[in-house]
Amino acid sequence: LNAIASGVLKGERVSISKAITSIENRDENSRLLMSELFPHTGKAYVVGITGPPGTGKSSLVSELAKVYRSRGHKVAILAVDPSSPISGGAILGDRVRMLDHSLDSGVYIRSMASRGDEGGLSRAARNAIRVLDAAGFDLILVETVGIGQAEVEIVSVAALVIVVLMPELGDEIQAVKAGLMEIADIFAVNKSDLPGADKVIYNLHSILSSRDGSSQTALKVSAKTGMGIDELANKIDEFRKLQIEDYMNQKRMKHLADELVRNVALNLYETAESKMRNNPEFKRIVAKVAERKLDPESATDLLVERLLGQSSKAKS
Ligand SMILES: Nc1nc2c(ncn2[C@@H]2O[C@H](COP(=O)(O)OP(=O)(O)O)[C@@H](O)[C@H]2O)c(=O)[nH]1
Ligand SMILES: [Mg+2]
Repeated sequence: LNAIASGVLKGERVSISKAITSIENRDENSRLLMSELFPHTGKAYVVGITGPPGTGKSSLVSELAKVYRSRGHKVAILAVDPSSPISGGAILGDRVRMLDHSLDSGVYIRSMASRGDEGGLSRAARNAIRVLDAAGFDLILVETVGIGQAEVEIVSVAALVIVVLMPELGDEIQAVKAGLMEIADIFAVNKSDLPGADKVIYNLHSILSSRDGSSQTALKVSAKTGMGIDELANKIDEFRKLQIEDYMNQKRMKHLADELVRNVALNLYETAESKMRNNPEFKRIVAKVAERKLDPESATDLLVERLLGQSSKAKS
């Protein structure tokens, strides 16, 4: 067994960190690592936490971790941030919250940031979750910033999604309506120590009640005062119990299918790109398009056929 893999299985923090770094960098070791760890995964419950910046996701996740620790769980926090370039696996906010948990070996905190495309980030995040799962963390809280593709992709890793809102959200609420309404199982209205939380709850309820058979719920919390955090944890546990075996198996199959489709698409993209860039035929075709002798769509079909040996035209 790979030394890092066996360290991960023993729950050793240094090995966990090395494994996740290896996955982030997609280095030579990462594939072997994942193939060795994968059989030991599938036990953890993964909760996604997303929402607009500044709503208190990180604070809430940290408080939630405390509650679950007191209930005997081992908790890992993975912060996935497509916008911030990092080094050494930690961004500033995490250093601060790590202090809160620094004496507790039952909590592990890690940030991952994009080194380019978002597709690559979610791929790395999925595998990082598996590392944490194999290391024995039975609850994994995945925080993503609710802007862009990443928070939508959280749906395909998490068993349950919490969308964090707060009073006095301005334009962000529009973004929420656009992308986040659908993916939430639980809306947590954080900063309910401030005025205006009831109004947010009222608005959410009026949206939710207009939907048939929705199991979505909303509740007020405050990461600052601790209000509602126990109730939020209870709600998560309730959801978990309601997610009967058959349903979870179905969901897992769907998540895995989504993952494989994305991975293959990503790999094909990378292969196509490297094949094209240095190909003299590619350059000739570009020149033809520039001279208006060939249109871009026909050029695309031609390239797919010539370089990849496939027909790009949809077959009926
Ligand atoms: N009043 C109040 N402030 C909060 C609460 N939770 C977080 N904050 C503050 O909101 C700011 C953003 O919090 P953070 O957790 O970094 O938000 P994130 O960007 O969603 O991860 C920080 O200054 C927090 O101290 C809360 O429940 N009440
Ligand atoms: Mg944060």
